[in-house]
Amino acid sequence: MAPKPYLVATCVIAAFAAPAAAETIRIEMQNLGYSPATVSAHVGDAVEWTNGDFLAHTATARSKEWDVMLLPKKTGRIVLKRPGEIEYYCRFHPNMVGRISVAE
Ligand SMILES: [Cu+2]
Repeated sequence: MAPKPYLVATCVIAAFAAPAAAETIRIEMQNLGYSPATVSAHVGDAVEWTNGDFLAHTATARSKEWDVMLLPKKTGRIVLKRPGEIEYYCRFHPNMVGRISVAE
């Protein structure tokens, strides 16, 4: 079953009012892992994944709050809307896990 050629980034992007200091945190999907696997961020920051593998990957929040599906060599992002510990994983490769610590 071929993955569909689009990026699913539910929620966030449109309703985002940026604080001036918002950052973009970049995470590589590489060798069936996220690098870095653990990042720290603040509410309002963006997290951007780039898929450097030859397989499709996702970044899927365990909370189901968002789900970013990326074909090989593609990039996708979300914006962090609230503080907390976010665990996410790849739906295709459940051993791929990552964590985002979001501060106010
Ligand atoms: Cu994957």
